[in-house]
Amino acid sequence: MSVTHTSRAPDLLEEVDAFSAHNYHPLPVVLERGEGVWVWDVDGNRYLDMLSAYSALNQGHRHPAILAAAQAQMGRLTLTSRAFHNDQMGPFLRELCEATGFERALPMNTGAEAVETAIKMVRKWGYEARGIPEDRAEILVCENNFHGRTTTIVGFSSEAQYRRGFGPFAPGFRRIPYGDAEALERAITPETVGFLVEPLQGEGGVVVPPAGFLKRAREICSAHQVLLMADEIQTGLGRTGRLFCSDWEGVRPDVLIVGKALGGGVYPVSAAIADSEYMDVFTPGDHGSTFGGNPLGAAVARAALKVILDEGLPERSDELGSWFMDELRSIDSPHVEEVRGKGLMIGVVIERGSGTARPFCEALQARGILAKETHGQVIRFAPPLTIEKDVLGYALEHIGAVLRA
Ligand code: IF1
Repeated sequence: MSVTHTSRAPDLLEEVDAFSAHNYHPLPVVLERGEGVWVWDVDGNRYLDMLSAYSALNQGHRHPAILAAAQAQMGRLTLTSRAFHNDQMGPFLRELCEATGFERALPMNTGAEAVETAIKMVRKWGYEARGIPEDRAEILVCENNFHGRTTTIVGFSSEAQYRRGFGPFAPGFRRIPYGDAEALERAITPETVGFLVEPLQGEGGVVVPPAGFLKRAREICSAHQVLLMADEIQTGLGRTGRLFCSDWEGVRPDVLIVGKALGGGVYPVSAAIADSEYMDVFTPGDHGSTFGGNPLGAAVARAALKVILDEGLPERSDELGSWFMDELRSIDSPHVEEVRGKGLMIGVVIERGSGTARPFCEALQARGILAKETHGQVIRFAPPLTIEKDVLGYALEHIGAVLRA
């Protein structure tokens, strides 16, 4: 007896189309289950997740140790607000400071909130410690930056679409070319308090800066008492083959901004991390959030961090990433202009003559590989760092077939 399987997908897609804001253009796949590096759609089709929710799933989907920590904490206490203390935030922040080598951390929820926290911190430090006139502090950022979607942050974006219709924007930011340390030095004025930079640009199309750029930026910032603010929300926590991408050049920023994988793919957790010299500008009532530092997020983040360190995810990313990039580069494809990245944060650039990256992502979806294009021409590959080499080999077969077509 043939049972005609009527898929739930069309109704679900129609429902989203009817009730959601149209602020994304997702691939037409409706997922209902995830495990490790695999996800299943509502029709039971299995896909390899090569996006990892933009690097928020470094530990893979539903890592057992992270789920266990979440479930145990849910059985005790989930939310108190910061009006009271809870028994998870202290241990979480201690472990986070010990893992990153800084003195203090301010816990928030989303990456954008941690970036905003860092902006407030360096501005207030500029006024109090450097005597910069009130409301004159300036922060330098890079062309092609991505640091989140608040109006302050998109105000200094170079991407017209992220800004269009959302003005007016906050003053006090200036863009310099990404990777150009000399431009950084020239742009510094007596009011410059910070330089906010991604050690590797994600959304910008997996752009790796010239070797030595971050190290030079560190020297320039130190020489001019400008705080180096590393946005490692996407590049951090093992993604590029070191615990933090800044580690590749032995650079210690003044402010370290983390998010995404800190929540282990289970709960939004982010933080701005710095030594007391800077963090102590915050006095009670200065800054906060309803959920920042909540016990459930803290318990989840403790487990998420433990998985990254105990399972050696940075080392796996380094080893598997360089092998995977070599294999991608050896694919004989008329469409590939460049393969670039670090660790398991990889971009395959499709040359303009071959159209955009989107059709390649759709062809990959048909073969059970989920990847997402960025900035039109780049297929981004960022699988969970728990991925096994043979599964990457399986992905390469399909990626090769699509790129050789
Ligand atoms: C979207 C991009 C990636 C980030 C860096 C801060 C944030 C992000 C380096 C803000 C967030 C996400 C946001 C999501 C898609 C994704 C993204 F394409 F938008 F740019 F990853 F590249 N710094 N990136 O990458 O963190 O507030 O989102 O927690 O907005 O479409 P958030």
